Amino acid sequence: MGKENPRDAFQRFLSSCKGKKIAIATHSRADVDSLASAFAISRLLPGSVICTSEEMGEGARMLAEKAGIRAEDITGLDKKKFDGLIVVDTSAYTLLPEAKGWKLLCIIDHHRSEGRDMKAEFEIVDSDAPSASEIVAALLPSIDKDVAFALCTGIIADGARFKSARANTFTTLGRLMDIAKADYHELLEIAEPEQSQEGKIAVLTAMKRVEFIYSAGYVIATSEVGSKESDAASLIVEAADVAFVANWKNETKETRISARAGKSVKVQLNKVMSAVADELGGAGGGHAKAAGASLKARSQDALKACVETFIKFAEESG
Ligand SMILES: [Mn+2]
Repeated sequence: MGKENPRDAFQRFLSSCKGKKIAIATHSRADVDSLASAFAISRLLPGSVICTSEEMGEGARMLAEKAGIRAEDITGLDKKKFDGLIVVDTSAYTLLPEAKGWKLLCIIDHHRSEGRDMKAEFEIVDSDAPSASEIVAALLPSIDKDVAFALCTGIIADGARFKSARANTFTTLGRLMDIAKADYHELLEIAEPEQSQEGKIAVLTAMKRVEFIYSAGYVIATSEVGSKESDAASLIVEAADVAFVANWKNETKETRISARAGKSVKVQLNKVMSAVADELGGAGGGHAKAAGASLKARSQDALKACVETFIKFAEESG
């Protein structure tokens, strides 16, 4: 069968939703990209409900307030009262365990295939898209001011601040900014919210604990924190080539790893994360330059495995 263009496929999907009661889920701890995408789709499906799980990120909370987005907790929804679930910005149950038991109607995602275990009849997956919002913007038949505003923040927030942008990212953003009548500064406040005081302290603590080696042509930095591992990794990678930041979670006896790579890095971190998860147990994936894992190991062992695997991949590709 020839590949149907995503816009037509999505139109066909929307028609199939007529009269159905549908929930639209973000991945857990919704970020701006995920919430913006869910919001845009909810506008096309009257009577649909946006749902999230665990606490939303700060940017997503600000977006919800600004755009008046109502989101329910997915655990509070009665599956039997819905015809199914649309999932945006993920296609892995590890990032949305609450989707288990739901009938999946549609998945819209931009993550790479490692760890992808959700299946739906309609899947619009483009791993070259820097954000789910960019994918959604191309699918919509029309875009109003609020939706345009939300999608702008999603595009700016994801995609490692335009490091993985393509020409379409900028043309889409420009077009949406016109519709939203928003200036970049206003969008950035939500896409990149001011760090809390505890957050600043956590990130600086991570900086103090940085260790690094030079191997396989790359400066590889590691650190440990009790929170804000992804903010810490994003900052540390500005000075290194690669950063792995660990956060040991005592409740689940797992180490969460946030991994970031600079522009020059040829190794795909999502592959590193998934290989380390295979080795230590757990799950890993994400994007080439921004990836993560939950590993069944203490943080020092987890970091050691990340660095060794990265070096192995770098030498193989090198
Ligand atoms: Mn995203």
